[in-house]
Amino acid sequence: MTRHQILQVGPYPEWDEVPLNEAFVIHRYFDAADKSAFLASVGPSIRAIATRGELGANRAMIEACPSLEVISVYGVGFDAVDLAACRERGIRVTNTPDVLTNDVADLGVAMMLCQSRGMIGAETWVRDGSWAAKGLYPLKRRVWGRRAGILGLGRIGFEVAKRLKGFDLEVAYSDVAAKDYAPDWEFIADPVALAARSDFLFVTLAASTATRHIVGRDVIAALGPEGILINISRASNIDEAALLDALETGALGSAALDVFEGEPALNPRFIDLPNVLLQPHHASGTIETRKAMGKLVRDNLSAHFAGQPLLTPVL
Ligand code: 8YV
Repeated sequence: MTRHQILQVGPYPEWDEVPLNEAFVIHRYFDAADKSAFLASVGPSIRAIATRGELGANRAMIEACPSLEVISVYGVGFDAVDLAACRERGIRVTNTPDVLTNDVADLGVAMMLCQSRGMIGAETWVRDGSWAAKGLYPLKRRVWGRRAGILGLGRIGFEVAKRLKGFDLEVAYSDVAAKDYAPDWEFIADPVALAARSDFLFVTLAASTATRHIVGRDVIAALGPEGILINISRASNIDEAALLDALETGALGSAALDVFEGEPALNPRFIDLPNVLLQPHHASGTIETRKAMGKLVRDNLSAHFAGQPLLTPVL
């Protein structure tokens, strides 16, 4: 059976690398010292790109592969793939939705609890001897019974909202339109109005040019000095400069972030801020989920080359 030539944009866990290399001829873009020269050399033979949500495939990479037929994304977010370039040539695109939804929602809720109850600081309070030396840990804010806003009630936002019912939180959401699958939660079209009535604001919408900086100075100010902003989507959905200004001045109470502009290189202003929880883009980062994602990447590629329907098509 033909082993098609595939460009692998970023590393996968070993349990994915082995079957991928058994099924295909893999060219490891991320290992290349001179990536432009590498693309010029292998690009003409590439039939598929295997990438990751945060790495995607830009126009230059796509155009370097004139025989490219399909891009398989390890992740639900495909915002880093140049879809316009794919549409121009009829290149298919797949992602890995559903298999990661619950893990991402779990971590978002955990980030809310951790930040509101000050658990990172509490761990330090024990370990550095403050408990014995200074006494009781400073009081934090409750979670149960307060108000949560969900910005983007897609798969992940819905699972977050479902989980919040267990904490008796008053849930409202904002999206392009009210969702018939969410009759129990208040729909608020305007993100500023949603933030103004929320103590916790979850950013869970799929990133696109249309959502860039949807959480801007106005939304952040509306969430206010008692509010907590939780981002498990993409950094591009938030105006990071405005967020940093608000965190530094106290105009925003705190934030819990799993994604950052330029990650893994963060804006250094984040590092010393006491009112932000920093997480390394690991919302889907469990063994079970990453194995399911990797299999879905391979199964989409295999389906394409077998002339069968793609399992999870985006384009
Ligand atoms: C992925 C993500 O796990 O799903 C996405 O789009 O951002 C993450 O959940 C990550 O992209 C894998 O590298």
